[in-house]
Amino acid sequence: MSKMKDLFASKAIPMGKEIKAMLKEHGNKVISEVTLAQAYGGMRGVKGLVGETSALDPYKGIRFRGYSIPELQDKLPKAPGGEEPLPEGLFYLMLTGELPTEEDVKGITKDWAERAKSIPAHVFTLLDSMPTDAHPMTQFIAAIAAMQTDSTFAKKYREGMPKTEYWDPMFEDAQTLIARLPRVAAYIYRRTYKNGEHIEPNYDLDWAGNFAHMLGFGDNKEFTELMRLYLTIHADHETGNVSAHTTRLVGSALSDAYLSLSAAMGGLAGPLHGLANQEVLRWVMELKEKLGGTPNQEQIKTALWDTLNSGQVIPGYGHAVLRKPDPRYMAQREFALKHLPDDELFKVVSNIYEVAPNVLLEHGKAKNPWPNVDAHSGVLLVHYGLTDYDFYTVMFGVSRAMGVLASLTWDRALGLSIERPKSVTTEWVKNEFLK
Ligand code: CMX
Repeated sequence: MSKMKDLFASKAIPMGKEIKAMLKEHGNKVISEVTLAQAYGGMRGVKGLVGETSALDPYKGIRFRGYSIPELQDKLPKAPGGEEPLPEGLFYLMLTGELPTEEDVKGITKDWAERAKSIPAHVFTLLDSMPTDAHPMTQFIAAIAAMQTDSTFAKKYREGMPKTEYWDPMFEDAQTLIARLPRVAAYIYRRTYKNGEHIEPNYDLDWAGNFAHMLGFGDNKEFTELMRLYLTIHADHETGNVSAHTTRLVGSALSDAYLSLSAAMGGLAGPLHGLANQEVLRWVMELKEKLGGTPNQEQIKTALWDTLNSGQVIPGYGHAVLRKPDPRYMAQREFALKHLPDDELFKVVSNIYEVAPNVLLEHGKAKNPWPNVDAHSGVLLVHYGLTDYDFYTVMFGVSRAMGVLASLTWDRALGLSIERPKSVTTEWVKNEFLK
């Protein structure tokens, strides 16, 4: 067993027992109540899930096992001469709850490189059979589901595996799937936007470095650093968001990691969730085109009101939990201030940041007028030449897989049950309250 697997087992298995004992004594303690508005309103604020890998504070933002993004930038191992953390280290932290050493991270990079080498050929055949104008997320979902033929969990389950062993093949599937995603994503990118001129992987590189290389930007050190940051900050946002919760929900039926993640990516592909990153860029580009130049703050304000008055949302702004600017936005802003302070689009994004919160406050609907992660990612990618914004959510998905699959491995180790909340009909509600 690898050190990471050992460490995970040594923590998760006793914790599963501890939780069982705790539930025996305290299982009927109340942690939340549900109002009618919450039942109709996306269960906002209902404490109905437990997740270990990260926690979201409405005012401070995301904490990965207690660590903020600046703390991760300080404490996680980096590539030689690099500035941003290696995402492999964040995976280790989310899975084990402990900070990795440089050796630990090197071990994961090496292990993932091995696992990435044997992607089944039919995955590429399937992708090649799809129209190149199929949305990259549609291709990504299909490719992830197609890799399910390799699921160790599904195989072991069919052979007859006791419940106590579920975590082991889930751990293996999670590692293999995460390892393979950059290659699959880069393949989708190159077939969709670069005439199918693929770039062979270089498995001497780290996971994010190899992704940058296969996308075609490997010669650019700053882009590679951006990928390390990007794949770190998008990885997890506690368990109730659509992609994380979908992974939990589908996995609770003992569907394997491939089926659970492909379902989750269907959720990430929604414009209110991960697709917002492409929508932000589309919004900015359409405005620039309409005005024939870079919009000033006044023009941005008018455009924001036009969007709101036509009944649409401002993409990249608002959040179901956050009530302050998203630290993932701020980390990307810091990156931009350091590497591309004079970039024209960065200035537009900064101007939107100056104007949009007041517009949203005046509009009076959004509970959080501040930018989220998706408001900034596109402008950084465009700066380095990755201008194909329909692809951006796939990059988000490559990162998100780390958080949700670390979490899914925990779910199986803790022996979580199949999800099955009770629903009621509106007729039931009326009979209950309008009598
Ligand atoms: N623009 C316009 N209206 C907005 C808004 C925005 N950016 N954010 C919220 N609102 C509106 C909601 O649509 C809702 O309107 P109704 O009362 O007419 O239904 C009202 O304000 C209250 O919503 P809320 O409680 O503040 O927000 P929710 O928790 O319901 O939704 C979110 C959260 C993110 C879906 C929403 O803010 C939104 O649609 N933002 C734009 C899309 C976006 O950026 N999504 C990415 C989020 C991060 C991610 O998952 O990647």
